[in-house]
Amino acid sequence: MLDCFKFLGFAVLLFLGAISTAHAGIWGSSFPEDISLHGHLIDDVIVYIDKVLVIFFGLVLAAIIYFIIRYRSRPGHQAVYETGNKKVYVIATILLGMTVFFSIDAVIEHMSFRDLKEVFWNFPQGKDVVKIELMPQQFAWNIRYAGPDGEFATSDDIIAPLSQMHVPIDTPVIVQMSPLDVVHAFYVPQLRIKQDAVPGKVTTFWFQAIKTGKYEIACSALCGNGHYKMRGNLTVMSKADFDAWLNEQTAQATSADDPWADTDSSTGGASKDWGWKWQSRVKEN
Ligand SMILES: [Cu+2]
Repeated sequence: MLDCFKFLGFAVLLFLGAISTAHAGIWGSSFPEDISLHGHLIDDVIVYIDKVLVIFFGLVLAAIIYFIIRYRSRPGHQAVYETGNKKVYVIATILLGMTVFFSIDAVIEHMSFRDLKEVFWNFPQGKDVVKIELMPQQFAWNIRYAGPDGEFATSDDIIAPLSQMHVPIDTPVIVQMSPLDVVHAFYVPQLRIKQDAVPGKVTTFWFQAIKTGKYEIACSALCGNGHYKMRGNLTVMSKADFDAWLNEQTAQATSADDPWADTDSSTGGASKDWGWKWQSRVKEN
């Protein structure tokens, strides 16, 4: 009987823990600030999973508690060995499994593919779109803009100071990314973007920032000894400030005259010849 109470106490504690964790997720207090137009779509999926899991966890605990009390060891009550292979158990198991599958997996699959199709794989078009080529390397971020001719891999490309990405507010930004050496991953929690960079592959993603400010770019793939210091800065500026900044870069292409610039020369920096012709094979036109 004592063991039974111990278990009940443990189960209740576990449930309270789950609720408080989910509470933080559901009401947003554990999420980083969202500065992107579509970040809430990612949050919606996480919050949905939190809510359903808390409900199911509560039901499972309630069932366990009920069975513990209902079938507890007591005088005049004999335990019966049950193999569990009766038809009714098989049907109950299949029904439970399908309930979980259709209420969690199928729903989040539906939400995710809807968001991918309507937003994340639906690349913006038009003159306003800012295009950036991004080449992570051990242990820095090389960032390139197309320059006045709008074409990449030409002599007027603008190379930003190492690891300093600047983007205008309220403007779609498409990034094409390919690493110089090993696998890295571009991670800006406030944009709700975490994207792997895979050698030999150009990966495309886009976002639109809706709040100015400076945010950290973290590499989220363990990429070597210096992984911990592979950080960059994302500066979201007003459109006028961005244009002014870009013009300055034309004049001083690589002078790193930026208060946030990485002055650590150990990263070396990539050759100025890096970059590629913009990959139009992605669904963009
Ligand atoms: Cu890295």
